[in-house]
Amino acid sequence: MQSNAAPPAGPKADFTLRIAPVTVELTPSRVISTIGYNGTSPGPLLRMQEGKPVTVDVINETDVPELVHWHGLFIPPEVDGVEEEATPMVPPHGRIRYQFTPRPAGTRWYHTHTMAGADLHRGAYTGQFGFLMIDSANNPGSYDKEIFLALREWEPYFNPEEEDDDDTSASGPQPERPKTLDTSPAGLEVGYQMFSINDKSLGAGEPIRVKQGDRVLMHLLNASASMNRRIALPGHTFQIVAMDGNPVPTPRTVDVIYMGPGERVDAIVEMSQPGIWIMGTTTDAARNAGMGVLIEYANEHKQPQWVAPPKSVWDYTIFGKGGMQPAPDQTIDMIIEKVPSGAGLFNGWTINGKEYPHEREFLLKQGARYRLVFRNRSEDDHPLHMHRHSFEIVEINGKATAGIMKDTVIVPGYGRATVDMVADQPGLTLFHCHIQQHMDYGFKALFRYA
Ligand SMILES: [Cu+2]
Repeated sequence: MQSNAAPPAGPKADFTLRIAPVTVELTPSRVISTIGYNGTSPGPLLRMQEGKPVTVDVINETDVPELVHWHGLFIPPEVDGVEEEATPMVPPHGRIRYQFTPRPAGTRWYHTHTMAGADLHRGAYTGQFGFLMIDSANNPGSYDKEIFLALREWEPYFNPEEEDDDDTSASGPQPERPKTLDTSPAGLEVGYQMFSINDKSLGAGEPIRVKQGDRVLMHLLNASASMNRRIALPGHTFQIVAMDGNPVPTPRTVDVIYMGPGERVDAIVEMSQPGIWIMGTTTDAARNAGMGVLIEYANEHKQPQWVAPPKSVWDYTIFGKGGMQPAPDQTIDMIIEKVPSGAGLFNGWTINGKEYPHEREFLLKQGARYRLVFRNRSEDDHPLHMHRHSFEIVEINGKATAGIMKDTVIVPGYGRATVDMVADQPGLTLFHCHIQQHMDYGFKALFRYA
C-alpha cells in the first residue's frame, strides 16, 4: 500500500475512486449536497472478477481523513478499510492504493467506514457508497434484465422518535426480553427529510421498463445509515435467490423483503401483471417522500399503483435447509444492551456490559469454529455485521436452519440470533451494529486472532 499525494509510480490502477463533494438531484426541485465517489452518489458500479487481483486508487479530495470499506470481502485488515483494524486512513487531499484479491463472488458493496458521532455530515450519513459485484465463472442463472437498487435516506436530523420499518408489533417470541424494562428517558435518534432509491426520489427518475414475461434480477441494497426497511412491489412476488450476495439453499418466494442497513438481497421478479406499479418501502410517509421506483410495462399508460402488501413477518430461516452445523469448538455469548441517555444526548450501547474495545475478550484460534449467540436485550432490531468473514445462521428466536451464509444479520428486538463462524481470516476483525449511531456509541467489538 502506498500513501502520498502524488500519483503512484507504475501502472494505472484498475479502478479509481475520487472522494469529493457532489450534488444529488433527487427531484428537479430537490438537489442536495453531500460527499460521494467520482462525482456521483451512489458511486459507480464496480465489477471485479473473483480471484483476480485488483488495484484501486482512492483519492481523497476532502479536508478529513477517509476510508473505503469493501463490505463482504475476505480480505486482510490492512485493506479492509476500517480504522479499528488499523487500515491506514486516506489523508485529506492524499491518496492510497488498495491492492486485494476480490472474493467471494456475489453482491458486495463499498462505503466509508468513518465515525460520525454527532456530525450528520460524516460516515454513512454521506453519499459515500456504491455496489461492488464480484463475478464468478459460474452461471448466475437466467434473467432478462439486471438492476441495482439502493435504498437511501438524505438530509438527516436529530429526532426524539425512531421511525423506521421495524415490525415490533409482530407477536414473535421475545426470548431475550428482560423481566423489568429500563424506562429511563432515551436519547435522540436520526430522522430524515428526503428519500430515494439510488439517486432519484419516486417519480423523478426513469422508470424501470419491462415487458410481460421478463425475469428481472434485482440486486437490492439497504444503504441507509440507520433504517431497517420493508420493500414490496404490488402484484408481484420476489423469489429470493441470494442474501448478502450468497446463494440461499432454498430460494423461496415472498411478498415483502425486510432489510437492515448493510444487507443485500438478490431477487428474481417475474413480470406477469401489466401496469405501472410503485415498488418501494411499505412505510407510507417514506415512500410518498421518495423511497420508491416505478415499474412500467411496455405500452401501459395507467396511473402508478401502490397496494399495501399482506402483513408478514420476515423469517430468514425459510431460505435455509435442514440439518445441523457441526458442534462448535467454543460458544461466545454476546449480550446487547442499550444504556438510555438519561440527561445526555444519545443512547449508549454495550456488549456484555462493556463498550468498545473489549481489549482481549474476543479471541479466535485459527481454524476453530465459533458459535456466536447474539442476545438482544433492547427493543430495536439490530443489523449486526462481522467484517472479513461470513457466518452461517444456526437459529433465530429458536427456529433452527442451516446453509444460509451472511455477513450481516438482523437480530430482532428482544430476540436472539445464533450464527457459526469459522476463524479462517487471521487479523483484526471488527464486529458492529450497522446502524451508524449505535456503532459510534459503543456497539462494536474487535475480534483478535490469538
Ligand atoms: Cu444497532
